[in-house]
Amino acid sequence: MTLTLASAGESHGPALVAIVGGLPAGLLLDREAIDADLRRRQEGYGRSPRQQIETDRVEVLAGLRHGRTLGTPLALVVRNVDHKNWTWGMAPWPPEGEPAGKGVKAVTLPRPGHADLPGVLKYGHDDVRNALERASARHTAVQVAAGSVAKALLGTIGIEVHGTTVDEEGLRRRVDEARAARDTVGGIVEVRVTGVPPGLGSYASKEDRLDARLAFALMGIQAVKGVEIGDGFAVAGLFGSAAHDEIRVDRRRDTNHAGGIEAGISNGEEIVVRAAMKPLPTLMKPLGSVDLATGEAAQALVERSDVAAVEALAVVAEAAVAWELARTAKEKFGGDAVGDFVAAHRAYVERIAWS
Ligand code: EPS
Repeated sequence: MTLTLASAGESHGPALVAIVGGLPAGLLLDREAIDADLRRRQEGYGRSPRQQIETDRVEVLAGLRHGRTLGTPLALVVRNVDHKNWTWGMAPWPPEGEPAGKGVKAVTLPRPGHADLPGVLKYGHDDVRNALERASARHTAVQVAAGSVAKALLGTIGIEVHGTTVDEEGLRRRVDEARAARDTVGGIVEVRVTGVPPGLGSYASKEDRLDARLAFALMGIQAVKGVEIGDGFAVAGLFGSAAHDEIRVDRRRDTNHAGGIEAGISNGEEIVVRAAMKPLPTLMKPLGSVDLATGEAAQALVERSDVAAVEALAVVAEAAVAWELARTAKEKFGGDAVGDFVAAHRAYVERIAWS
């Protein structure tokens, strides 16, 4: 059975929810490790004041007993503490009493770059809030929780996933500059995966290609506009002799231009992927837009937001890559009990004599 992930939740609704299916039974989860990843996602230079309101923690409602998975759907919840300020505005049922708190007034000033305009057009909403709430990167909190579970599964077969920002110091300088100019910035993050044996993914169909799957997972994260595997766009400018990684007699490589993936299959080298994040669309000095209520030219919505969330993206991208690799590994090694999964991995690496 493959791993499945379904999620729900609005940024200022009561909670974010994820249901993870297909986990083997007996996998040991560490609440502290999941909460530590949630904390890492909240940190970072240039984050919104929202992060001072929230202390994200995972709650488990099903699928776990005394810290071990039951082989049944795992239900994860991350509550939105800020919901207390939106109880009328984001009430799931028609609210009682006088309108109060945030989210009472309809938003009609779409921000260029956000879900606001395409979202209201597509779904027929009058209030931009109905589009932006689900589109918000707040949703990535519960995806990080699921990614943390995926890392626990990968850990049983010695695979480790680590996300970082590229050019941290330059990023901080750009955040300071942007904040002073009431602007925002994006950036680049990198995820590296160690311990992956050759043979995850396949060239059999495009859906099976590990590089395609990782690109899909990363492009599915809010604000990501580009993905590259290994040397990515740079290989287009190289000669073939400089772009490929020669094979030694022990089947290892001295270089890793391919980023650990050839023909959609892991080749045993470190997997290296990068994602480029656009500058966030909520600007304190807003761009030109239209007031959807009047049809007149207007300035876009200004509301509390981040100057940058690149350091958060490093954690979210790590979770997304971990999730996709765990899914690929589960497809290859199977197992209803975690011991079956580990034994199948061991038998496989023995067959290919890989250490
Ligand atoms: C986010 C929470 C949000 C934003 C951000 C991501 O909180 P709020 O909107 O209440 O300030 O900080 O969302 C966006 C950048 C966006 O464009 O939607 C989080 O927890 O990551």
